Amino acid sequence: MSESVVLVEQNGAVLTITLNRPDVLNAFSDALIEGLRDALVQASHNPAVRCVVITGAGRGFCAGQDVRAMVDHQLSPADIAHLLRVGYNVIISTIREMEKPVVAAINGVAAGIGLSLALACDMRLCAANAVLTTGFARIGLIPDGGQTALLPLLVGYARAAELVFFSERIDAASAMQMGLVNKVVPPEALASETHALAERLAALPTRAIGLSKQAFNQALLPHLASQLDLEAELQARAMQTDDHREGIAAFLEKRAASFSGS
Ligand code: T3D
Repeated sequence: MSESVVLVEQNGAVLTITLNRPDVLNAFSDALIEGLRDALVQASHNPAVRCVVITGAGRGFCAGQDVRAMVDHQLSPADIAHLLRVGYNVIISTIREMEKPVVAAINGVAAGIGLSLALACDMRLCAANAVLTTGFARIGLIPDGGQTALLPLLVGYARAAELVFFSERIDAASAMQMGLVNKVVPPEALASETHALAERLAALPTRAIGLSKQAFNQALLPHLASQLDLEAELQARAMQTDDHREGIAAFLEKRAASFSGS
């Protein structure tokens, strides 16, 4: 039997969810979206879980949506928007609404919706060799997974626009300097540092932490639900463009894209 694309392990009050498609840097397949969503929903309802950690297997954290799955799909814009709403949008809102702390242990590259996933968490520990990129514009898409709200919240609009429009890769030190991550650690220390942080968070007064999170959400992300909804609609439109098709072809052919603006 093939190994699950989502590994879930509980140690005391800490639940660790590992994205497990290492051959494609844990890019999201339908099964991974469903598995992560279900694991998060279960964790949010389980009182024995008082801190959740999300990380990736192998050398990547998460390379975003599986680009190969976007090729030649026959979905209408309405179908695409619907899939985003019942998949990624639930993942992001479950993390934000979960009344317990969620930590991203960024063990390697975080791109596209993989970056959104990390940004939705309450805290981010980052391996010194990890690379972060919004990535969407390289394939003619818009940021989704709440990234249009989460990114400017952390780095300000001017920098967010740069990161989204140019979609360049940034290293862990730059991510730290911009306020994208809480701490950068040597790759070999990421597991132990994450364990120590998660244990510390799990021992806090969880109800008060959950209520604090609710208040932060209201202060900083009061429109997250409608923003996720808007992103889904705009993404469905972006996916109809020639530039999206060219971006996908260029990625698969391992060449630079040549965008026409249409
Ligand atoms: O339909 C919808 O739901 C719309 C929603 C979209 C949400 C999104 O997330 S859109 C953004 C999708 N992600 C990307 O476009 C990122 C694509 N990947 C990259 O740009 C690079 O791979 C990375 C910057 C992430 C890492 O670069 P590097 O040089 O460290 O690794 P690599 O050699 O490019 O990748 C290693 C392998 O993973 C490679 O496979 P191979 O050649 O060894 O067989 C590569 O094709 C594969 N891979 C990496 N990212 C993806 C992927 N395969 C499928 N989908 C990916 N996203």
